[in-house]
Amino acid sequence: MSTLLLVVPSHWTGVWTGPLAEIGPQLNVRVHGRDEYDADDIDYVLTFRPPHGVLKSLSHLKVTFSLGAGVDGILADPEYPRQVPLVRFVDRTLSREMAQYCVMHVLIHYRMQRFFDRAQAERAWRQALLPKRAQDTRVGILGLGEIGTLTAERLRDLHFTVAGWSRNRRNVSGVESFAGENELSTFLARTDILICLLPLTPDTREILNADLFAQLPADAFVINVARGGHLVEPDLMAAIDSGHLSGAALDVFHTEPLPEGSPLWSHPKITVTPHIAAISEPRVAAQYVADGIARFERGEALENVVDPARGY
Ligand code: NDP
Ligand code: OXD
Repeated sequence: MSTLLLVVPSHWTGVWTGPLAEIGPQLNVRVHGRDEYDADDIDYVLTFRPPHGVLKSLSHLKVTFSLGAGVDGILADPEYPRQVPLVRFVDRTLSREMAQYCVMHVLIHYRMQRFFDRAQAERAWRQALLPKRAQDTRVGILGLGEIGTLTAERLRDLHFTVAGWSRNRRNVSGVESFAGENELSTFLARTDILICLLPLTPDTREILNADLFAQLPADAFVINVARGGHLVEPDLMAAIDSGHLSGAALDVFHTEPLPEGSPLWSHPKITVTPHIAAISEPRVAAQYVADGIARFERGEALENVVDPARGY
């Protein structure tokens, strides 16, 4: 029988052990920090942000499964055994929820909903006009992968003018593709609403900084739904406070949970949500892991394997 080690914060344990038990009796599940286990007996790991060094000690580890789409929390461990295949969670429902989050914030901004919220609070009938048509509003998506592509398609279908930026050129119907460092400035200059859907890697860390914001047109709006490590938070606040950017919606932060004292909480032009744009559904993820293990044990190629050198 194979053994899977669950390495998650203790308050997540209950959420994951039930669905993993339902995978079937052929998988022995041990919980790091709760159960005794012999490191040599562990075949598989399911984790998100493991404590550094834990995975290195598992001498017979065959596959690591990430319970999220992003694997930065696993690769952040300098002792992570890079020869072990790392499979990330790719799920259409998760991608759809991410796209919904982005579409919601694009629409709240584009439809001036915050303005009407304030008017309602004052009982004021303010029939302001939208400044532009959707087709004249240019959305730019950093990262045109699983989630970025779906988000681009959803926004295109709402008649926004959509472009994406990725390492390689992408072919998404009705979406302009920009690729590589050389095309980043042109992409930014045509972007009224910027959405970050990049993986966090050494190349993308702190990409949302003062220099990038300066390349966006005046009044641009920023949505960061990828990782807090992409954003230099003081640079964002400075760009908004100077009047260059019109605001931001943030789901992810440099420090999570966002500290009570963070000025982001109360900034009038910033919307904060607690990393909930999409949450992996434990039942679906457990089945995904079971399918991956079965595939691996049949000798078939694993799907959605991360390239540790690339970082995603
Ligand atoms: P993918 O791996 O499918 O897509 C990544 C995209 O980023 C690709 O288009 C890739 O380019 C591009 N990219 C990577 N590095 C660079 C670079 N240096 N320059 C330009 N483009 C680059 O990822 P997903 O779409 O599945 O997920 C994206 C991220 O969303 C996750 O890594 C995670 O951090 C975040 N996330 C956040 C959640 C939340 O609740 N807030 C939930 C789920 C995910 P190319 O196509 O050329 O390879
Ligand atoms: C993920 C996340 O990467 O929830 O899936 O952040």
